[in-house]
Amino acid sequence: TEVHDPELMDYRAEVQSFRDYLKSSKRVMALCGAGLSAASGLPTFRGAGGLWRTHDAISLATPEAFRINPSLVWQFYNYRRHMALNVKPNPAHYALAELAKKRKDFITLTQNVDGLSPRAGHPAEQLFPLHGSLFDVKCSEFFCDYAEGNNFTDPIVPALALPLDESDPTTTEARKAKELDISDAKVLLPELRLDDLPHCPKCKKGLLRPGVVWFGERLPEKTLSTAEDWIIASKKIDLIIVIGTSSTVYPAAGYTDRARVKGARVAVVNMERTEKTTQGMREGDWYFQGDAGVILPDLLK
Ligand code: BV8
Repeated sequence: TEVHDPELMDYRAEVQSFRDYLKSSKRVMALCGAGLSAASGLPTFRGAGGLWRTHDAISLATPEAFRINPSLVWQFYNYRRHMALNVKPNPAHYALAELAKKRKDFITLTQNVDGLSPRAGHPAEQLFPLHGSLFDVKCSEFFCDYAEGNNFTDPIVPALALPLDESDPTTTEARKAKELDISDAKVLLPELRLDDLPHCPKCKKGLLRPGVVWFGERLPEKTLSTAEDWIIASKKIDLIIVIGTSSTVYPAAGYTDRARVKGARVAVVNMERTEKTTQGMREGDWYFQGDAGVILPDLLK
């Protein structure tokens, strides 16, 4: 029998009202962040064990950092590539992929570069990777247009082979490494020679770089304009589901307001409640607090 726990009863009523509204919705968007992949075992950026809990790591995601220290930046991204390849999509990734397969009027905008949504079978034409992917690489020379998708080689060059396989989440070394501040990495990891870093096979001159969007860089033009067209083409957007994001990075975080302006009700799924994640919440919005890996499959089934 249903436990008479008012909290639980309330929660079930919230879930039911969301499901009823989703059923009656036509144009639906999802905006995803690192919290979507937390249940897969990947660290987020800001949370406990987050990769960016120290200032240094944030400064690694810039063109400047790559220019000054390509060895350390490649070690940061090689570590994240290896971790992403060693984990699996979780039920939340699959739930979004299933929703996209069922609803052609649904799109997912993701800030995640971990490749887990594509691996969960999310239809590519309804998935917008706003910040690129760890598994795309491109030439760092502005005059060269070389780019390759789906480069899953791990490590991307032998010199980047991780010592003691530190990024395998199952080993004790990995736990130690996870506690490792990236700033410590500067001390612990050897500075690699430029020749040992991946080079562009086309212009033979430039270093290859991760195909992600760094701070101060524009988001991919085609992705932005297709998302723009979808929003503009929507007479009304019925719902945006905002999943596992601290909503701190723009222009990505701005899509929630873009949807609101088009009439959308907002459903937030987040482990925490903060001033940013509850920004602009209105009557009729939903806030589901907890693990997206558990909540989202329940909401979308
Ligand atoms: C641009 C790829 C301009 C690389 C990333 C002031 C106002 C507006 C903008 C700016 C500003 N100051 C500076 C800017 C610009 C800057 C910006 O927004 N900075 C921020 C810090 C203020 N933006 C840019 O630079 C962008 N470009 O503006 O270009 C321009 C214009 C014209 C011409 C030239 C230039 C580019 C930004 C892209 C940066 N790249 N990623 C990489 O990954 O290394 S950003 C990266 O960080 C992610 O992609 C993501 O976007 C962001 C992290 O955010 P989240 O995903 O939300 O993760 P976080 O850890 O923060 O939060 C996790 C959440 O999950 C938490 O809320 C937690 O509670 C929750 N959670 C945890 N576990 C769970 C969970 N929820 C559910 N279940 C769980 N289990």
